[in-house]
Amino acid sequence: MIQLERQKLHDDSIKKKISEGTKTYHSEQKLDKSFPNIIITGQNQNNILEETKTHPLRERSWLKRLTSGMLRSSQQLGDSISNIFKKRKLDEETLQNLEDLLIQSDIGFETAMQISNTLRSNRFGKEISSDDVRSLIKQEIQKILDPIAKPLEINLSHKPYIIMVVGVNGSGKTTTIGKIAAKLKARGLSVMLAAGDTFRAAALEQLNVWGARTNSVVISLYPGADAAGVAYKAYEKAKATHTDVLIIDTAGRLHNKTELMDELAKIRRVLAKSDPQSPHTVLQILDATTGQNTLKQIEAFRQTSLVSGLVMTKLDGTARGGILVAVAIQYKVPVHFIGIGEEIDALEAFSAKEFSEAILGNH
Ligand SMILES: Nc1nc2c(ncn2[C@@H]2O[C@H](COP(=O)(O)OP(=O)(O)OP(=O)(O)O)[C@@H](O)[C@H]2O)c(=O)[nH]1
Ligand SMILES: [Mg+2]
Repeated sequence: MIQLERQKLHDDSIKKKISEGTKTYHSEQKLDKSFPNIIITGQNQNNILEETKTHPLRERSWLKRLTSGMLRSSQQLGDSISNIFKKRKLDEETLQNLEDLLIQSDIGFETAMQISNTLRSNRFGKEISSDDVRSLIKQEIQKILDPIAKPLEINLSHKPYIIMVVGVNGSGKTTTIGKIAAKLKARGLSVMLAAGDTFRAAALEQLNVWGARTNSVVISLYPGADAAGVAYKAYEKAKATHTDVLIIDTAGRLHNKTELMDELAKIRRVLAKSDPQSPHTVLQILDATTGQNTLKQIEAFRQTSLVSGLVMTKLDGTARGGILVAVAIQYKVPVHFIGIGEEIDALEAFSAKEFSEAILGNH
């Protein structure tokens, strides 16, 4: 019942957004940042547009946006560090307080202990400022995140290159699909979207809005249709029209609902009949506000859908951004993007350096 009510609220909010009108996305509105968002390989690169090189002003404004988006995470961690490191010398009580704080910040027990042990062995009894502590934590977090921060690779030797998008209800799948489609269009690629969420009429309507905004063709069947059937129809259309990238939306599902998880496996099987390597990317969308449950979701989806990459949304306005550190320690799955707002361009490449700076805040 609660689930139904939540779904209704979600549908209502989407309807409201749809009624606020559609805005066409112009491909000249390029996104710019030094860390690449998307790498395109496997084809004569003549028709591919470059990601715009970083303009220093834009870079600053982007960092500002990430930092302000993650203000609640950084307030939790960075500000509290300032409060506990008031004494000049590092003692056991301060270290204990730091451990508690780090554990609460969702970065995971292991990382919290690692950081406090590094401090204990290097600086115990010595003078230390809160700035020193913050910069040490930044370094440790960056070291953990670096190996999983990877741009999304689109290999056009597969045509269409197929991306299947999965995740629990309301995690931001459809919105992220729209944002990724915009990025691909900005690079000069053709994009098709498949409406694999056939459960709700509002889901199709929502995908159509993103299709219109990004000038991408949307393929759908009737409400209640078999999601694998939609995926197959879209594949055939994409193949016939030489579309570069096909992105398949799927219905949100609780990771413990076996029959729904089986549906994802069916989509995979149907696609693999045409191209054994497809879907080439399976993106799992995670909602940063979920906190520790994120780890259970990854576990469940990676078993049934063979997830190849992650996107974490809603990092704006949550104090729980630290969960990405726990994700990096536990699962070596690459993180391609982070969502920091509802707008079309509020999806950024996941850079370990910027993220670790943003999570500690500007002090
Ligand atoms: N603040 C914020 N909101 C976001 C972000 N990404 C998505 N949303 C919002 O989250 C809500 C759910 O997003 P959807 O894209 O509909 O999520 P979904 O996973 O497709 O949902 P279902 O199809 O119902 O499972 C919408 O109101 C989005 O605008 C983000 O990065 N930041
Ligand atoms: Mg959706």
